[in-house]
Amino acid sequence: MPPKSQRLAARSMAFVLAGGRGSRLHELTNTRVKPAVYFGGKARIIDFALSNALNSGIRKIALATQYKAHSLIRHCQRGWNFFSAERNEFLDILPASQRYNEQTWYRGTVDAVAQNIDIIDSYDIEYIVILAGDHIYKMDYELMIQQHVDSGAEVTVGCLTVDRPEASAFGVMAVDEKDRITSFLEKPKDPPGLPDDPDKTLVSMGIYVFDWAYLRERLHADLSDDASSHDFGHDMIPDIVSKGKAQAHRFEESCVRHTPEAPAYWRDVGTVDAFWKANIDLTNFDPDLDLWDRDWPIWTYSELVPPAKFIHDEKDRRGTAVSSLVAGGCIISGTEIRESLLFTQCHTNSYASLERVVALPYVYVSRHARLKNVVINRGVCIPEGLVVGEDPEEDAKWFRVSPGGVTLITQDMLDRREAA
Ligand code: ADQ
Ligand code: ADP
Repeated sequence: MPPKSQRLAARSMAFVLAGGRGSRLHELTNTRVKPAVYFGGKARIIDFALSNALNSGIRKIALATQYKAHSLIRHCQRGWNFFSAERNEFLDILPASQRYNEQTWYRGTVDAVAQNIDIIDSYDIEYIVILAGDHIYKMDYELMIQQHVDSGAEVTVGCLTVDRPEASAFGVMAVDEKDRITSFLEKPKDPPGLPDDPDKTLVSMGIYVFDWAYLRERLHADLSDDASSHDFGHDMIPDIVSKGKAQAHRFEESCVRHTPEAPAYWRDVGTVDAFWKANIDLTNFDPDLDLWDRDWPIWTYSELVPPAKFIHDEKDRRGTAVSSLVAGGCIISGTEIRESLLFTQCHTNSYASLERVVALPYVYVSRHARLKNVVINRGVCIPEGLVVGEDPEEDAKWFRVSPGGVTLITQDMLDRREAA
């Protein structure tokens, strides 16, 4: 037997749950699942969990897909194909394939793992890190696995502190002085505050570390348990908390920061407002999320495109972008752009202006368009002279205006407006 690596990550796998739709992103997830939604000018949301796994030293990754998985699968096949099969490293994309019960698709997050028990067995791993594929953060999972092993817990749950009113969207937990979890409530209506800070609540990040041998037993039991809703947050985690030993792992201890003072950055970009804000925040002078950090790169698939080009038009109107991120392949011709983020291959024209705009790949902005506080879906062609962000009532007639005042524009919406 060759000596086992000292690094626990090398004896672990990451199981990434990427099947849930993300319905609060509305039309952005009409054709693609939330983890496949674009983020940060080049990447997709899934790249953060996958990059964290890779940068932590985990080389065995399985990705469970279900809802509208085509663009997610295509992205991973193109961008995440550099593993060495010879060294038993891989990203294994698992389609929902009814392996245990031909009547049902995945009945919940536990079931998504349980229906793949035989495949996971074949990976020959000791620890399994269950991840959600839909959050933006940088974290070294090795430290979480280490704590799991040191504490001897049956499960270790990643956690962070949020403002109390937000906590009802999460699994809420209480811990003792050694951070052992003493209670766990999935999405309570009125979440309790912390003992020493009533305005804050400790919540689950939806990421878990188990010994595979332990989880395997639990999954077998769950497969035939008709009373279970087959969900980690609703069933398995509260059950272990009440009968066994569950440990909390604090995100602050393993988050990857660009300076020691930088905040512990974690975002659920599950609404149009949160998605827009997290993208626009990257245009800040010193953003809380550092995409430029070469020690913890966010790996992705990137199209082969020429550099972004900024040109003066024939009347000498300047194409400029200030405090902005502009991806490769963009052509900014005589457009004034501020505090915006343009993905690959966007093309904007003269007399147009963009302010706090997130434009997904292949957006075309025609002349004289004026857009403010907007998210534009992939491939949309903004017609000449369109003004958005100045008259909320007019915007709401045709587009989706979020509670925070961000306008989401898709081609279908523009086509309906054109036909009217
Ligand atoms: P939610 O995020 O509400 O709460 P859920 O909708 O089950 O939980 O999604 C968890 C992850 O699993 C997501 O990445 C989703 O895409 C994926 N997923 C959902 N159904 C799936 C399926 N059938 N197949 C494959 N993947 C699927 C959870 C926990 C809370 C915790 C929050 C943190 O239950 O306790 O606080 O995450 O965001
Ligand atoms: P991505 O999320 O990769 O940007 P798109 O938004 O282009 O992908 O498309 C998302 C999904 O919808 C993909 O599965 C794609 O194949 C499918 N799709 C997009 N446009 C069409 C179309 N006109 N007809 C059929 N399927 C489409």
